[in-house]
Amino acid sequence: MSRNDEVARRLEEFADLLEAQGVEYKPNAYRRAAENVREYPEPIEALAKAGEDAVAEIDRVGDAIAAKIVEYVQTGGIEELDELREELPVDMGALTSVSGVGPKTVGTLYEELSITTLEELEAAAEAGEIREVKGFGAKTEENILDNIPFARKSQQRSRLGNARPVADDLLATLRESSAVETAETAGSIRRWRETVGDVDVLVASADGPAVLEAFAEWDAVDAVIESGTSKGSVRADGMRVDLRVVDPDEFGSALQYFTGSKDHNVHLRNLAIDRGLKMNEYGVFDVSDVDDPDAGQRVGERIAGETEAEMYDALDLPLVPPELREDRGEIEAAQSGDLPELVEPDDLRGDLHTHTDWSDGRDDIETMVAAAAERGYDYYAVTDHAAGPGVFGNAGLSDGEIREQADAVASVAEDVDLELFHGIEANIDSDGVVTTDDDVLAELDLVIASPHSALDQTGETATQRLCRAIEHPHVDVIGHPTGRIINSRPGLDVDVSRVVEAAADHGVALEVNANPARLDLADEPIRRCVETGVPIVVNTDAHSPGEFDYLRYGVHTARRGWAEAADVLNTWEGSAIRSFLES
Ligand code: DGT
Ligand code: CA
Ligand code: CA
Ligand code: ZN
Repeated sequence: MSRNDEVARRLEEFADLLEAQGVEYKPNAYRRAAENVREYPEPIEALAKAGEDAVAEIDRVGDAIAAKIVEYVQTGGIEELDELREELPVDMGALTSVSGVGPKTVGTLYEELSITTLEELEAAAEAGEIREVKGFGAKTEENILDNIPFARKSQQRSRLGNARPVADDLLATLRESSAVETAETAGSIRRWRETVGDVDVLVASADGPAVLEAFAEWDAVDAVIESGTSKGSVRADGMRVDLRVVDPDEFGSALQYFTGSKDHNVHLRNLAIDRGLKMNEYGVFDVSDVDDPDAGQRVGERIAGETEAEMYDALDLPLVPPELREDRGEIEAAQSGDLPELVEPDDLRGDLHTHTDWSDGRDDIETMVAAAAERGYDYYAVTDHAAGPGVFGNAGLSDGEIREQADAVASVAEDVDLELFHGIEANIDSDGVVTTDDDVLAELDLVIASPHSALDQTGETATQRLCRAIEHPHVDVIGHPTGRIINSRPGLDVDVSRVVEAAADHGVALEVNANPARLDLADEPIRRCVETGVPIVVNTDAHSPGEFDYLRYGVHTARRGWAEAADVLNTWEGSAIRSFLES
C-alpha cells in the first residue's frame, strides 16, 4: 500500500468518526481530501517534507487537513484522531458493513446502547433494544438483523481490489531481492476471485531465510503472525499474507498446487492416479513400479515439476489458465481440446462507460478523453449520469443538459485521435422504466441503462425490471446489472437465464463493470452470456483517469466467465461497435 493510500485511509476514518458525532460538512471535506490524496501522482512523504503549504497544494486539501497529514507523516499518528478513537471506541468497519448502518447510526447506537461490535449490535437487535431508540423503529431493527449475516461474511474476505495492490507491492519488493529467483501470487488471488480469504505468494529461491528477511522488511507489514525458514505470514493492510519459499526445481508443482482451487486439484489428482501417477506440490511422479506410492511425497520417477505447464503436460493436458481452475468443467474442456482462448487485457480497444464533471466525475471531458487517448484506445464513450431515481443532488443531467453536452463532446472529438461516442447512463426505475425522454435517447450514440435505486428487489420484480429495460428500443447496454457492491450489498436478485435471454432477443449487451467494488456482472452470469451469445462489455465506469486502471479487474472477471475476445463488445473494431449501437 502506498503512503498516499495510508494517509487517505486515516482521513476517511477521521470523516467517519466526525460523522458519528453528528458533525456536519466536515466529514465530506475529509473524504474529498482523502480521495485526492489517494490519487495524487507523487508520494505524499515528499510533499510533507516540504511542509504544510506544499501539502495544501493538493486539490481540496485545506490548511487544517494539511497539518494533520504532515503530523501523520512525521510522527506516524494524528493526536486528534487518537482522541476521537478514544471517545468512540467502536469497530466502525464491521458495524458500517451492515447495509443501512452508516457512521451516524453507529454514533447514535454507541451513545444510547454502548454498541461497539457486530456481536453487540446483533444482541441488541435480538433483544428488541434498537427499536426503542429515538429515530429507529421495528422495521429498522428487522433490517439490521436481516443484514448481519451478509456483513459477517463480508468481514472475513477482502475484495480483490484491496488485495491485489497489496500483492503487487509485495511481488515488487521481493523481486528486488537477489535471493529471489521467481515470485508469483498463488491461491484465490491468482485466480482473480472477487474476494480473497488471504493473499498467497510463492517464491522460488535456494535461500529461504534471506527471502523471509526481505518479507519481514516489507514496509506494508503491520504485524508478524508466523515466521520460519521457508514460510511466513504477516498482517498487512488488514489482510493475512502467506509467503512460501520452495526450491526452484519444484516451483511449477508448488505453484500449481497452491493456486488451487482445491476442487480443481482434487480432480486433477484423481486423473493422475488413474494413470499410475502421483501428483502433489513436489511434482508428478510415475509410481507404476512403486510398491507403496504413499510411502513418501517424493517417490517413484519424477516426470514434472519445474514449470506449471509440465505439470499439466504430464497428464496430457494444455495449461489451464488460473481463472478457470474452479472445477466447473475446465478439466473436461482441456481433455477434449475445447478450452476457450480467453480475452486478454490488450484485446480491449476502448472504454464505453465513463463519467466527467458534467455529472459526478472529477475531471472535465477534455482531461478524460486525453487520458483515454494516452492509453492508446481506439474509441471512448462519455456517459454521464442522467437525472433520475437513485442519482442524488444535481449529479444527473437534465434532458437539456444532455443535448448541451452533445455539442461539447462533438467539439472535443474534433481534436482527438480516437473515435468519441456520446452516450448517457440512464436510470431504470423500480418498475423497469428508463426515465430519460425517448427523443433525447434517440439522438445519442450509446444508451446505458443502469439500476441505481430499489436495489433490494428480488425474484419476479427484479427480473421483470431488467427485462423491461432491455426491451426498450434505445437501450444498448445494461450497466452494472445487479447493482451489487461486493461485501456491502447483494444487489438485485434476478433470474440470470431470463435476463440473458431477453438481452439475446433484443440485441442488448450486458456490462461487466470493472470497478472492483462491483464486478457486476460476476463470473457465472458472464459465462451464461458467453454460452448464449450475448456480448458483454467490460467498462471501468471511471470517474477520474486513475480509475481506467480498474480495467484489469473486469478483464480477469470476464476470463473467469470463460469469455474470449470476440465475446467482449469493446474488443471489436470501432466500425463494428457503431453497427452494434445502430442496430
Ligand atoms: P481463499 O484464501 O479462501 O480465498 O482461497 P484459496 O483458494 O486461496 O485457499 P487457501 O489460501 O486456503 O489455499 C491456497 C491453495 O492451496 C488452495 O487454492 C489449494 C491449495 N490447498 C490448500 N489446502 C489444500 C488441501 O487441503 N487440498 C488441496 N488439494 N489443496 C489445498
Ligand atoms: Ca488464499
Ligand atoms: Ca493461504
Ligand atoms: Zn456510471
